[in-house]
Formats: sequence, C-alpha cells, structure tokens
Amino acid sequence: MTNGYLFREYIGAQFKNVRFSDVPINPNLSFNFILAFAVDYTVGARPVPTNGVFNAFWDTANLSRSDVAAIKAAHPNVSVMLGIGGDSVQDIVKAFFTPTSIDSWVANAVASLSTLITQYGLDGIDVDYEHFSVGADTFVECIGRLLTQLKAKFPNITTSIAPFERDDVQQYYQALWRKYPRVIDYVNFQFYGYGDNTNVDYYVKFYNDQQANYPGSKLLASFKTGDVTGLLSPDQGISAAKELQRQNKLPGLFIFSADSSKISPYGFKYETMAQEIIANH
Ligand SMILES: *[C@@H]1O[C@H](CO)[C@@H](O)[C@H](O)[C@H]1NC(C)=O
Ligand SMILES: *[C@@H]1O[C@H](CO)[C@@H](O)[C@H](O)[C@H]1NC(C)=O
Ligand SMILES: *[C@@H]1O[C@H](CO)[C@@H](O)[C@H](O)[C@H]1NC(C)=O
Ligand SMILES: CC(=O)N[C@H]1CO[C@H](CO)[C@@H](O)[C@@H]1O
Repeated sequence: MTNGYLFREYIGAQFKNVRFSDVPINPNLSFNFILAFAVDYTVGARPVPTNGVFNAFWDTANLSRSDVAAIKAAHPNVSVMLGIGGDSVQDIVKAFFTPTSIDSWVANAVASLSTLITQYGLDGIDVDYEHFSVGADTFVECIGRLLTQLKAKFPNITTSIAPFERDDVQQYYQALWRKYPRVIDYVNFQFYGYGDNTNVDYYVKFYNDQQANYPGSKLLASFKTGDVTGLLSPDQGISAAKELQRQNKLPGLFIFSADSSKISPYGFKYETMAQEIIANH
C-alpha cells in the first residue's frame, strides 16, 4: 500500500445544522463527503424495515439536492457519497439489516438507491450496517450483488465498506471482502472504536491487523471528533496518520463527523490538520 490523496468526512447524521460549506476544503486532495445515512426503514415515529427500499435519514434540510450541486460546483475536488445503514434510525431504533430474501432486497435496493444517486447527483455508496437480522452469507450476497449492479449502472461511482472491531461485525464484512473485493474500492475502518490507550504504536499495530483482515484493500485510517470519552482522541488519530504516512501506507483518512466538529469548542481544526497531512505528502 502507498500514500494517497483521499480525505473523507461523514456529515448529517446528528442534526446539528451543519452544512457542506461549514467544512474547510483543501483543494490539493480528493475530498469526499459521506451523507449519513440512508436506511431501508420507514420514515416516522415508529420506523420499521422496508426490505431494501431506502429513505433519506440525514439532515436533508441543510444538506439538500441544491446544496450537493452547489458544493460540487464550488469545489471541483469534492464528491458526495451516500452512507447506507448506520447504527440507528435517528436514535429511535437500531438499524438492522433485515432482508426478506436476497433477490427482493437487491431489486429494491438497486431501484431506490439509483433514484437517490440520480436525484442528489451522488458519486458513491458506503456500506455501514452495524446490526444484522440474518447470517453473513445473506449479507454478502445482498451487498455484493447491490454494489455489482450499481457499478454496472453508474460506472463512475466509488464504493466502500465501514467495518469496526467487533467479532460479530467483522465476520460479516470480512466474508464480504473475501467474495466481492472487485466491487469495493475502499475500507473505511472505524479505528475510533478503539480505546483511549491507543498510542501511535498500538494504532499502527491495529492498522496492520486490519490490513491482514482485508488483504489487498485500500484501508483508510480514521478518527472521530466530539465526545471521545474512553476512546481514541483526534490528537491520537492525527499522530498515527502521520506515522502511517511516514511508513508510506496511508491511502487516505476520514473523520466522523462534521456534525460533531461543528458543535465542539475546537470547531473544524482537525479537518484542517488532517487534510494538510493528506495534501502534503
Ligand atoms: C438547517 O435547516 C433548518 C430547517 O430548514 C433551518 O431552520 C436551519 O436554519 C438550517 N441551518 C442552517 C445553519 O442553515
Ligand atoms: C495547494 O497547492 C498549491 C500549489 O502547490 C499551493 O500554492 C496552495 O497553498 C495549496 N493549498 C493548500 C490549502 O494547502
Ligand atoms: C465517468 O468519468 C469519465 C472520466 O472522468 C467521464 O469521461 C465520463 O463521462 C464519466 N461517466 C459518467 C457516466 O459519469
Ligand atoms: C488535486 C486533487 O487531488 N484534485 C482532485 C479533486 O477531486 C477530484 C474528484 O475526486 C479528483 O479527480 C482530483 O484528482
């Protein structure tokens, strides 16, 4: 693996009125916003699964179709992706991956995500499921076929998966990577799930472990902003990214999330620092 020029940030899950234009954008790299999230659940007070019919659950009032068009027009290096799944449906219920059958889920997902991609002018899909009502084999076939069909329909979309370190989650995503690596461009590994004892040496070890779990992948480093009590801090994430880059194995870096940064006392300083690392290698 070698160093790359990709920076990504999740946006819109926490309803903090964050807008694309709040976030500093360095022109000397590829900047991907990831809208968080579309989920295959009904909209309303008691969301229930819809078998692959995706609805927008991000802050669409502040991150609208015209906002997507405007930020892309203002910054030629910006692309906008769509995260699917996520931990919960707007903190009401956990978002479970709940297909009725592989064929029906894939057909519904291809149709509804194609509509969102076209309506919003989106450039990619990031798979973020964290809870599962079915076994790994069904997840692998549903997501593998979904990404295959979307790439056939939209040849320029970029795809990624966003696992984290928990055995029951890793089992699903590692099986997906083993069978469908050709339709997955990046692994957005959630390194911010690790604890606050994650110094640079530990981070590099965890990175090497995940590279072995997703062999041949473009594995992105990451950290989160906002409340990191007990977890990896943004400063630890920045130090580790520098070391990974020194070792020439940092294809890119991402942050969760623009919403958290917007309401934090330090604002977007870590977005600026992270992009300086990526842009200036
Ligand atoms: C976000 O959207 C809401 C609802 O339209 C609006 O009241 C609010 O002013 C927006 N926030 C910003 C920062 O524009
Ligand atoms: C981007 O690169 C140009 C040319 O090297 C440089 O002049 C500019 O300062 C850079 N911008 C940022 C924000 O680093
Ligand atoms: C895909 O990207 C290429 C190169 O940037 C461009 O020429 C082509 O028009 C794009 N195709 C679509 C379907 O957007
Ligand atoms: C300088 C630079 O990296 N520019 C990038 C801006 O973003 C577009 C789309 O991701 C890339 O193709 C450019 O290379």
